[in-house]
Amino acid sequence: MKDKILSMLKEKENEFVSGQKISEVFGVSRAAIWKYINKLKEDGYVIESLSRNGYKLVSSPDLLITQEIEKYLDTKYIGRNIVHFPSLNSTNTKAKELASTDIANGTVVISEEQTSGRGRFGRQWISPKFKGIWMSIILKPDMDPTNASNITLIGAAAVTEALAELGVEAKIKWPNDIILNNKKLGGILTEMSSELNLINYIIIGIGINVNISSEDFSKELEEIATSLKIQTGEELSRKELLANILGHFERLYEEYINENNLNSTLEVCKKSSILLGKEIQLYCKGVLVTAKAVDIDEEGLLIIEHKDGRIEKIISGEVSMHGLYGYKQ
Ligand code: BT5
Repeated sequence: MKDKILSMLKEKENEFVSGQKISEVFGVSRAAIWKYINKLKEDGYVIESLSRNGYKLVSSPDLLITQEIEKYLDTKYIGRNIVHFPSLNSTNTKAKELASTDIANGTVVISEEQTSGRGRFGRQWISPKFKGIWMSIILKPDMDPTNASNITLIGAAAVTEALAELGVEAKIKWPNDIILNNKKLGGILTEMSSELNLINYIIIGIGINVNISSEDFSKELEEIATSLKIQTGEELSRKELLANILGHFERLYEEYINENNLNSTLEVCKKSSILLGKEIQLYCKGVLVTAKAVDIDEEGLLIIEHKDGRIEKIISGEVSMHGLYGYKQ
């Protein structure tokens, strides 16, 4: 009921809606309406109430709930069902739980904070409350499980394109890092449940540091991580950025799923790559090697050239680069 009343007030933003009208439309008492209005105020909505005129929505908080996002959202199914939490251990963990039910393809799990946000290889992802976009998209594609790593690239391209719309020129460190001014602005964690030839579901977890301040990072993290606020000096609304990421994601994902076409994604990943043309370090079969990143092939694999001229394709893993965090010599 709280959500329905909010939608009605949003339809008439900055106009009064009478208590009588709300009561008639939803069949609830004036006292109940008063209770829901107070709950909305607790959530951060500023609502003016005048006994003669009713209720007027004056402003809305930067909450990542459906009612706040839908006006910016231009998708068919990605993000059309949002499951929102004030706090969760990890949106990927919750999304996995939900994915094994009959929940809709394209459902997005969002939390305002994560208490055990996860990176790859069991690493931690810090996710302070209200300061970032911490979300997981549930996908149920009819696709070969061996191609699932391309979903990470689609996510990285979608984030980069959405940031470009805000005038932010981010880079992609293949396969899953979003970089701004040589520091990590965001990361992607793709997880999958599959059988031999069949995907049960894919979860793509996306974390973007939006309004994080330097003090929110530990000393070590501050060296390597950044946020849009740190870089631009301004607090940003997360709603529009979130909706834009989902919009770009759906377009690129559809191209891939329906037409088996990864070209637009690869174009963004190559154009925005921080690695291509550079000397990088990575583990090849357990041995740390230095090589040059030369290209990303049509299947999304990173092509490297070893010192002896040998060319090799890398499927996934950890790559580090001189001058970028983690590889400083
Ligand atoms: C990643 O892992 O970059 C994937 C991050 C995915 C996070 C999203 S948030 C929504 C969804 N739910 C989850 O639980 N996770 C996903 P990786 O490449 O392994 O990088 C992890 C490393 O990044 C850590 O070891 C830290 O060094 C650093 N790090 C941790 N938190 C960070 C942050 N907020 N910003 C930038 N760097 C961070």
